[in-house]
Amino acid sequence: MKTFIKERGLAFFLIAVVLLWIKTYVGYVLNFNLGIDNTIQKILLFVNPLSSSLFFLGFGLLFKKKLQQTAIIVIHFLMSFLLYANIVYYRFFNDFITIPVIMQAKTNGGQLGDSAFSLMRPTDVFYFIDTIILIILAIKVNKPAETSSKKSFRIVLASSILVFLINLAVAESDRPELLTRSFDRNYLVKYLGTYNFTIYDAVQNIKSNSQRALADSSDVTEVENYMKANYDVPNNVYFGKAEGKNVIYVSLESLQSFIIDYKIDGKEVTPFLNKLAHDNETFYFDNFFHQTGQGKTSDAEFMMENSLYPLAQGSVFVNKAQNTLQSVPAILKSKDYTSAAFHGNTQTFWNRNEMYKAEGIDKFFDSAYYDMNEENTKNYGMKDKPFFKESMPLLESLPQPFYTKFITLSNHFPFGMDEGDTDFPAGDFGDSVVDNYFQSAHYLDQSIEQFFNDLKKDGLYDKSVIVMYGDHYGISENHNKAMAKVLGKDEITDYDNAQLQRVPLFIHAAGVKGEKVHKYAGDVDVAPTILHLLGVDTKDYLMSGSDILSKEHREVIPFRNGDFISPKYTKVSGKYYDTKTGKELDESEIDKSEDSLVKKELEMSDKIINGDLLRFYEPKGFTKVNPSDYDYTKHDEDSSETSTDDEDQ
Ligand code: GP9
Ligand code: MN
Repeated sequence: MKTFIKERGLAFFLIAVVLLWIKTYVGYVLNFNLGIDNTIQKILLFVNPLSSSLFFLGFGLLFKKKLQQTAIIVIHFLMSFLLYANIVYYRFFNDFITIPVIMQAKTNGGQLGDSAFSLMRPTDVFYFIDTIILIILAIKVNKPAETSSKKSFRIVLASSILVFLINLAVAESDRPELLTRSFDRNYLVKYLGTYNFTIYDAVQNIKSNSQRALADSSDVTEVENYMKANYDVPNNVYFGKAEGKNVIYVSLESLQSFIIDYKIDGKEVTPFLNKLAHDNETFYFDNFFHQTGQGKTSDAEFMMENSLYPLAQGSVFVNKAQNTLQSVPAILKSKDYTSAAFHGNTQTFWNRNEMYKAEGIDKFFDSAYYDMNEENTKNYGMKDKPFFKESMPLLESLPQPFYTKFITLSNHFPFGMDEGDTDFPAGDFGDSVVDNYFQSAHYLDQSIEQFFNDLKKDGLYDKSVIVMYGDHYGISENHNKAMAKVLGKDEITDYDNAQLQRVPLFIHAAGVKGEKVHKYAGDVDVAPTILHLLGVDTKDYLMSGSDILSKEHREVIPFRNGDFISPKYTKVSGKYYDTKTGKELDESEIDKSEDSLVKKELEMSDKIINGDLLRFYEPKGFTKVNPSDYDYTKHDEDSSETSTDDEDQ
C-alpha cells in the first residue's frame, strides 16, 4: 500500500477519482428523482459513483508519463459527458439514456439535438469544472509518472471491483433480483449508478442484438407454418358478438383464484368478484393459469396483447421494446379503435413507456395524471380506489370505440393496507404477508365494484367488453406453511404449487350470455378469444394462444420454465402428476405428446421474439406501428390535474 501511495502521478489519479465521485453524487441529488426511501438507498447512492470512478479512471494508470494524465483527463471527460447527457435527457423525459434511445435519436435526425440544447442551463458548467481543474493541474502543478503503474492499476481495479460487489450485494438485499428482473431504470440507477447502468444496458443490448442480427426473413416460414396449423377456428356462437364494443382490460394485481369464494371469519373476501364468477352474464374461467416469468405484471400485459410467451429470463418489455409487434391495440386500429393504458406509477417502470409505443398504444395515463398524494398511494403508486376514481374522466374523454387497460397496484406484495383503507379482518395464519393478503384483496374487490358502478353510471358498461385477469401469483412458495393452513392441507407440494398458479379470468361482454368455463387456458389464449368476440379473425396473425371459446381450444398450458399443466398431466420440476388426483405418475406411463407440444410452443414464440421476426411478416390489413409516432409526455393541456413532473422546463 505504501508503494502504491508513493507512486508518482497517483495523487493526480486520486484527485480525479474524488472529483468525479463527488460531482456525480451532487448530480444525482440535484437532478434525478430516484425515490430514495431508506437509509441503505441513501448510502448506496453516495457510494456507487466511487467504484465506477476508480474502475474507469484506473485504466488511465496503464499509460506512461504525460500520456497517463491525458488518459485520465479524457476518461474523466467522457464520464462527465455521460453523466451530463443523462441529466439533460432526464430533464425532459424523466428517464435515463439507453442504447436503443441513442439509436432512435440517430434515426430521428437532429430533433433530439435541438431539444437537448434548449434543456441546457448556464450553471451546467459545474459538470465540467472539475475536468478543467484537472487540465490546469496537469499543465501547471503535477509531475507526471515516469512509468506506467501496472501494479497500482491492479490494486485500483481490485478495490473498485470490491466496492462494486459490496454495493451490489447490499442493493440485492434491498431489492432482490435487481439485475435479472431489471424492472426499472430508476431502480438500477438508484442502486448502481449511471455509469454501471450504461454498462449493464450495453451488455443487454449486445446480447439481444446478436440474436436479432442472425435472423432473416426465411426464419419466419417455420414459425408461420407451425402457428397457422395450430389456429383454432372461431366458434360461430361467439364470433363477432361484441363487434364494435369498447374493450376494458383490468390487470388484477397478484390475485390468485383460491381467493374466489374464500371466506375469513365467515365473510367473503371478494364478494363482488364472486358474484361475477357465478352470474350468467360473465364468463368466469376457473382453470385459467398465469404464464408469467421474471417480467411479472409486464409479462402478463405482453401476453394479453401479443399472444406470445414472455422471455425465459428478464422482462420482454425491458429487453425487446425495439421489436416489431402486431399487438391487439394496433390490430384494432384497422377497426378505428383508440387505445390507452392507465397506471398509477411512473411510466418507466417495466419500460412501459417504450413498449407501449411498439404496441401502438395511443395514450399512456401514468402517475403524472393522478394525484399521487400520500393518502392515495402505497408502495409502487396509486391505491386502486382513487386510481379508478381519477381514471373515469380520462376514460370518458376517449373517442369510442376504445381499447383500454387498467393496471391495478395496491394488492401488491407485501399487501399491508394503510389504517382506514379497509375494515376487513386480516387472516390468522401466522404469516403477516398471507394474513394481509385478504385485506388488500378485499380492497381490490371493492375498487372493482366501484369501477363497475361508475361504468354503469356513465353508460360505458353496456358498450364494453370487460376483461379482468389476475396478473400472477401473489403468495410465493416462501409462504407455503401459511398457505397450507389457508387451504386446509398438511403441506403444499410441488403439485399443489402448480395448481396455485391459477388466476381468475373474467370476461364480461355486454349483450353476450356468460357462464362458468372449466376449460384449461393461459394468458396467451386471451388475445385470440377477445379478438374473435370482436369479430377480428386471427388467422393471419402469428399468435401462440388458442381461442378459449373455440370448440378446438387447446388445453395444454405451458409455464415459462417448460413445466406445464393440462386436464391430464401436471408437470413440475421434471415430475409428472395426474392433474385430477395429484398422484405422481411413473414416467414410463406418460404420453409425451403434451411435453413435445410445450417445447415447440415456447421454441416458436422465442424465435419470434429473439429474432424479431415480425419485422419480416406483414399480416393482411395490418398497418405497421411506427413507435416514433407516439409520445407519452404529459403536456398541460392534457388534463386539469396537477402534475408533479417538471417536463416543461
Ligand atoms: C408496477 C406494477 C407492479 O408498475 O406493475 O409490478 P410487479 O412487481 O407486480 O410486476
Ligand atoms: Mn403484478
